[in-house]
Amino acid sequence: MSRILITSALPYINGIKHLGNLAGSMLPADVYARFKRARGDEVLFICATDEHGTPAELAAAKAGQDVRTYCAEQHDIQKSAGEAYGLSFDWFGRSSSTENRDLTQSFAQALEDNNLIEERVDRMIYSIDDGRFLPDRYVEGTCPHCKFEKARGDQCDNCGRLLDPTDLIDPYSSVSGSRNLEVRDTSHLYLLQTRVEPELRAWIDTKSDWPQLAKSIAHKHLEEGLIDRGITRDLSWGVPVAYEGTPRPGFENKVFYVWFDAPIEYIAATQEYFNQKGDPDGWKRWWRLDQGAEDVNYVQLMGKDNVAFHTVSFPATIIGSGQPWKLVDTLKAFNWLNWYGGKFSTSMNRGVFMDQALELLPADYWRWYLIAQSPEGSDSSFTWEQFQSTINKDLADVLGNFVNRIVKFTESKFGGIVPEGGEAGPLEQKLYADLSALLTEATEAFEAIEMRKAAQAVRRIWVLGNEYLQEAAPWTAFKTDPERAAVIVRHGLNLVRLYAVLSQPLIPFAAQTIADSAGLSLPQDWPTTDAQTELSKLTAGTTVKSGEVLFKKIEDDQLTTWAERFGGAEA
Ligand code: B3M
Ligand code: ZN
Repeated sequence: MSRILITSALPYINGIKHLGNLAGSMLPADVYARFKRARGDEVLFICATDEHGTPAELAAAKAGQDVRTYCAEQHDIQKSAGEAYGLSFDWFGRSSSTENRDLTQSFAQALEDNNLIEERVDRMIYSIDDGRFLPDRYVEGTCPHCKFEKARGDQCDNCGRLLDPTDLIDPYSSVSGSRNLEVRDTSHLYLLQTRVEPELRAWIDTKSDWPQLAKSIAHKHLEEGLIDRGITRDLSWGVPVAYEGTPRPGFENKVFYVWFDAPIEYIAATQEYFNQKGDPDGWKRWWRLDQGAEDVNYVQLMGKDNVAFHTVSFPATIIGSGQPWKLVDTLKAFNWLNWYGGKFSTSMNRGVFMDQALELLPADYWRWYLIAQSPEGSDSSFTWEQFQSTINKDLADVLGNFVNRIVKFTESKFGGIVPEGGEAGPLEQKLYADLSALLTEATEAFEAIEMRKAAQAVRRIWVLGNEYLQEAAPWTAFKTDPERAAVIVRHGLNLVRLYAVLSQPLIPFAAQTIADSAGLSLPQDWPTTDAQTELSKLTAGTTVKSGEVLFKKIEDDQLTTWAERFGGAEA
């Protein structure tokens, strides 16, 4: 048994997430956590809402709420959404917690003590009417190159040129529309990443076994060279830079940059979890190398745009602190799930958000599709047609049909009891061999966090059962050789049991329904690769019971309605 710490990238607080966000971190992290638990490992699975930064402030303003209330409400919404998808976090925290405030401030202090923090003066746009500095993206104006009137301070969307906000002609605040702007000096803290570069490189060089995507992004950033990074912002919502006992003149109205405190929340959320359990030191054995965390295996999952922050910025904070913190062991990154080849877009009504998806179909349908088509090796695209065919084939035809058929047959011919008698024949021997190979493949894929491969191997195991039943044909055997029929039915029902166990990480709700039909409660231990033993676990005499249809097929007219509501082929 080993100890596995799993974190998913923290979903940003500004509104419920779309299916692409789910597919790119939280869902695969959940599948992996469920798999590891079934393997008997001690798992700690942590996530949280990422609540600071300008987008949070602006989203709150747009919703007409103060930012604290907004974040509390949105946190609850995201927490319930996660539960509805069966995301089995041990703790879903909040980066605005006092734990994270204290820990973020203490990291900054440690960095400062190690001479890795420097005050520098930046020139930034200040909006007099808004009473605040504006980040580049919140200054708009006319592009000096193409005269486009709605160019953003960082880039012109019309001609594509990169801009500095001071380049804009006739600039205005996109927060209020005010043109009453001026350039002001403002001091910020910089983290001197260049000084920890050698240690950072040495650390990354030990990670040659990381999944390819994460490794290549990490190296790309290192090759581009590290720069010292501003870790404070002129905002009021966030972790204060100056606080009681630690004054810093000129920084009274500044907070740490959201990307400085967000990854620290992985640790702070663990503290939140253990504090709530009344075990305030419990987090240490997961995070402190001097308190038992050496034997933790720490796995992070995230979208590819987050990799630089997790391979450079956060490790620089940790290494720079000089304290014995646990660093990530394996980093798994995902590409984009697109919507018909383009981006998900709320404003353009393209794509489905987590809450809306559940209005259409149960969570397992989405879970299965998003894992089976996981944007792992490259970006992948959601299309309604592919969604329909994946669900109808894999879940309805292959898995649902198998379970339904064999359980119903048992009910009609064997009184709903797993029959006894008879010996395994050549067909069963072949089944054992094929199944053992596939069980090995599935287990290895889950272990390697290769989600597409894992789902594929599980699907092939479902297919194998169908092929076996088709060939062995218990309905024919029953008429001439009831004992032979008993052998086949017993194997079929054992496959049902096995499917419940194998499906736990992927489609946990359906797995429970399947388990119910075999009188089994979940979770169950992950199967060994000894297929013969696995297929004898449901013993003769056990009662089985058919239930409702496991998966309903998606009809063409449903598809048409959904495509109209959420966008589709026209994109
Ligand atoms: N909140 C992901 C995003 O919204 C970001 C992840 C933080 S992980 C520490 O792009
Ligand atoms: Zn332009």
